[in-house]
Amino acid sequence: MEYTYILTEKKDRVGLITLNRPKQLNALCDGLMDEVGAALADFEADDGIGCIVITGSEKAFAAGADITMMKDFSYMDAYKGDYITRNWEKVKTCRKPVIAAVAGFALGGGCELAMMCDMIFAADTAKFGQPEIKLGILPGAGGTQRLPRAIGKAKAMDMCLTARMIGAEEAERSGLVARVVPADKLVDETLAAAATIASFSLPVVMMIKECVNRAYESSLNEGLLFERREFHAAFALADQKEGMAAFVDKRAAAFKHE
Ligand code: CO8
Repeated sequence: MEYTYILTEKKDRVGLITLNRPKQLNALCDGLMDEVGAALADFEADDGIGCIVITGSEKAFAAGADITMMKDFSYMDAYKGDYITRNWEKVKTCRKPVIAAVAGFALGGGCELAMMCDMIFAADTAKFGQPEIKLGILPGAGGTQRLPRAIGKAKAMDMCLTARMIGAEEAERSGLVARVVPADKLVDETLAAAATIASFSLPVVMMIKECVNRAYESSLNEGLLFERREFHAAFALADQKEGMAAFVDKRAAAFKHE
């Protein structure tokens, strides 16, 4: 499929989405988010894909929602149109793992998009921020909710109330980022991690994603019960038989994703 604002590529079992609005530093408009939603749906439906990576450019993952698009919005425009955010749920509801590979600016909606992914790999050039307060608005796609869960209240308040950007090292130290890598290796290292994930049993990968996300959305007891049920369910998979047989036979497992 031909896209206007993104590029997509299949690299073996990994689907790569590259945000491609360079003149606007990948500012997020409805067209771009519609296309991200469509690409995610395609990769999700593709049995040959086990993991998805979303990246931007060297200068910007995404510099936020498109300010020129929003500047004259009335309340009713924002409310009824549900602009930009209407497609964001697709990032959240995608059942295959999605990794954000962030170089340069991830600001406002860009930081929120990265946080909606299952984990963030950051180039050493990455800068995360929620500068909406400088525009007379507040984060509207999860910044005030996901940031405290990721890095705690103190730093989330600092970022949202002062608009201070944090660099990759601070983001990793604070728990926002899974790995920091040299900028010129960002996409390759993220794709390599995604390929590792995609080599494992897809149903197990999906179960793990569901279980870890439960940790944020339920009590510990509920989460533990959910994990236990999924753990039991894994014994219904051919991949469990193959994985354990391969260990006993001292050979590499050949998962069939079933
Ligand atoms: N929207 C539109 N255009 C943008 C955006 C943006 N968010 N960010 C950058 N651009 C454009 C600039 O206007 C400029 O365009 P032009 O060349 O035509 O003048 C071009 O990209 C390059 O930008 P700069 O010249 O400013 O580049 P610098 O390297 O000097 O600065 C910065 C880079 C620091 C990233 C700077 O561009 C900046 O501060 N950008 C705005 C960051 C921001 O405030 N982001 C938050 C936006 S609001 C938001 O995300 C709310 C999300 C809530 C979602 C729910 C909505 C309902």
